[in-house]
Amino acid sequence: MTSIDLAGEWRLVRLATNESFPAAVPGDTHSALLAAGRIPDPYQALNELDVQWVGREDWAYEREIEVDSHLLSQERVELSFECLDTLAEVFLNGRSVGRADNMFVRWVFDARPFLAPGRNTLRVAFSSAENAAVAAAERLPYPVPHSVYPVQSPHHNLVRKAQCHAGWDWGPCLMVAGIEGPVSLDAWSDARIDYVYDEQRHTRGACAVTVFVECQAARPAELELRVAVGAVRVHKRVAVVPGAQRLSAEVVVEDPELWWPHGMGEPRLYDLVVELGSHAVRRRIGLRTLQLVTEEDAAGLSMSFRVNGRDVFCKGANWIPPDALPQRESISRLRHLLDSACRANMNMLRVWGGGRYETEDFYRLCDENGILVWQDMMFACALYPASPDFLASVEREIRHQVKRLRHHPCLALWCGNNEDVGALTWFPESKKNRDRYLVDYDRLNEGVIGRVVDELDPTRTFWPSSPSAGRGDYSDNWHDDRRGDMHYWSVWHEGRPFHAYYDVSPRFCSEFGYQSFPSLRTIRTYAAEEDLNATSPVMEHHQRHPRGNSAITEMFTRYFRVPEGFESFVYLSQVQQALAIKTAVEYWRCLRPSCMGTLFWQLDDNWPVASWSSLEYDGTWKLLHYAARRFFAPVLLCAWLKDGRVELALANDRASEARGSVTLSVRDLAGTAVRTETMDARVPGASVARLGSWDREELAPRPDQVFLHLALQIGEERSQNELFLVEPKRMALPRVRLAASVRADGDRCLVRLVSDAPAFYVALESGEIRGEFSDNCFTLLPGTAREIEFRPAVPVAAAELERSLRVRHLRETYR
Ligand code: BMA
Repeated sequence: MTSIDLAGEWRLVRLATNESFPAAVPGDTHSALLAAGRIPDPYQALNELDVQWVGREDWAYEREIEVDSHLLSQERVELSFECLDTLAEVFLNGRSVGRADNMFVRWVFDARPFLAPGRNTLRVAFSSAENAAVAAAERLPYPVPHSVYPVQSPHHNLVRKAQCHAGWDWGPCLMVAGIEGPVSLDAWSDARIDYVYDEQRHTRGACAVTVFVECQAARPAELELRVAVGAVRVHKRVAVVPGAQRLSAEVVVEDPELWWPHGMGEPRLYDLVVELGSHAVRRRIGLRTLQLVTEEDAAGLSMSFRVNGRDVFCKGANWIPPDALPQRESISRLRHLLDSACRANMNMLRVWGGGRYETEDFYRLCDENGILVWQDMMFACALYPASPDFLASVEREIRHQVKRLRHHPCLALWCGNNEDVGALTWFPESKKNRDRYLVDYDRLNEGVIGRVVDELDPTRTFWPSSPSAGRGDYSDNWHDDRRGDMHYWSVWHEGRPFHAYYDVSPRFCSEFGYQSFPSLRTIRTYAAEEDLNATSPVMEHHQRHPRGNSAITEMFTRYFRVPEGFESFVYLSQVQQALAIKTAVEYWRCLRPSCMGTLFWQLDDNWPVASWSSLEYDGTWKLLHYAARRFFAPVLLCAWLKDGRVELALANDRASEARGSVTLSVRDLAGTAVRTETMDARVPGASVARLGSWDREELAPRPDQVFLHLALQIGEERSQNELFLVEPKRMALPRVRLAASVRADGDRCLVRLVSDAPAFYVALESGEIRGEFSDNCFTLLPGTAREIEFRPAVPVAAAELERSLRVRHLRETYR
């Protein structure tokens, strides 16, 4: 096969005026217009509102391609687009080659009849997806409602485009169009490989890998098929017939090294190379078994993932597309986000259904990092049509995506959608006529998505929706903690207190979240000095949850003294978020094995905004992400107060026994231990041990004058934790003198902290200097210095860090 890569510089034409601008491919309209100075940066201030016109216009991408007669002498010459977003017509030399209407489908067009030797013009004309959605809504026999957010493009559920492009409760409305993936002109005469995937049979000491090759042939032929997995190779002659077909070959790997999720072993990968005639493709696969175990039990229906025979307690978060402007994404940013997930001890991400099936790089990095992927299909928070064309388009999409992705060892589950069963109860139309909408839902979800997944990937479970109580169950599982996965939103959406997390015992909690503001550095990228107030128009614009800022502020009043000044407000919002999610995760982890997963909402942001994320738009770790590294640690010592009792537990996700010493101390506000309990703790692998239970009144008769400090030592490993027994606002916390000094240590800096009284939620901020601390948002006891490492993104002098360093803690947020 001969391929011409068509990535690079194209021209973007505004069809209404014929103006043209240079444009990158892969790329999007908005990024091209921004680079040309034609629109302001939509992430700053209120600019997003001024660029809404872009999505309501039609655009074309154009370029010339040189084609020689050798290329044209091939039997087949095709234009292949990995992602056309969304409604496109492709022209060669002014003649239509074909149309596309779904950004999740790979489009391959026969180009040969339209090309001539020499210079040819390629043009991809995009018509406005928003206008098309509005027109489609008018043609519907009855309304098909969707969720509506503050800045919203209507009827996004009627076009097969990333749903969050139309705006979400954390994301801007930027209805980008463009050629957003690889594009090439491919010429061949024998065969083209479309998909390669495998099935594995593990027996003692060996793994038989059947490699499937889906291909197209131009004419009847006998070709050589070569398949190699690592160093093991096989080859054979195969007869191909014109059109699509599936070939296979078996390779046996002796003594396989298995692929393990992060924290359970190495994510070992094997190179897989497939050659068919003149076409070769390379993949990396992992040898492993994976099952989703759902069993009826006394509590309901279990839900746990089992890899290589070992149950995985899933720890992680939900993933959204990392940029509202796809062109701004990069491999280095992606690597940073996924490394950050790993460094916070995560082993699973859920690719949420309102975004997109992720890029090849994403799944490759998840494979390499041992991050399991819960893969939603791209439907979220809406009802969808069940018209024959819509279903046909979805079928094409699901067939493509399942075949494209199924060789990835990281891929753990296919899930039909996000919250679409719940959505049946959200809208007046569907409340009035649930039957009609439920039938439509089922035609799409079981009639197409489930059926196609069953057919094309029998190695994985199809989970109908998130949340869901399993296949065939159409109840709204949001509030049901007995069966399958749940989304627990009562704390954020219903304003319940943090201890409400103790009222549920999820089998697998695939969403729960709490918002915070991003760091001041990020806020300053969109807000001017005079906007630095939570209710200024710019700050409210960068908060997409209508009650978001009030929910954050109201929760402050319940737990904390009202923070003074904007900087304290921002800091405390991050403390509060970390505290909320820590409360949930620690307790739910200790319900193991009844609960086997916690994925908080959400890992990343797609623009700078106040949201539920633990990583800011530029990848900066919020305090939640630092807290996550501790509450997701393989071995966790924690305590909670429930029904008047303090419970102490040790959760161990490792395979081997954890054995160490545990100290629980009741400390007064000067930090002095007034009561200490020490114990040797042993907890077998993959389990939880309850270490003790105390009546709160007996343990701490004056709960507002003490806090609990927990310390764990296992060999050289030490960790600590703390628990307040009343809301911190009720405690007369002493003023703290906290000294920080910085010294260089190779390419890192070390920050030494000493305080004269307990300092809570100590947070280090590096100002304009980007980088990461080894720990953050912790309790600092008096008398013991702590040294925190800072890894700058680019080298920085210790003196410079010392100048920018800001150390915050709870007591300094009020007078
Ligand atoms: C959920 C998600 C998202 C949403 C989030 C926060 O339930 O599935 O649609 O952004 O809550 O409201």
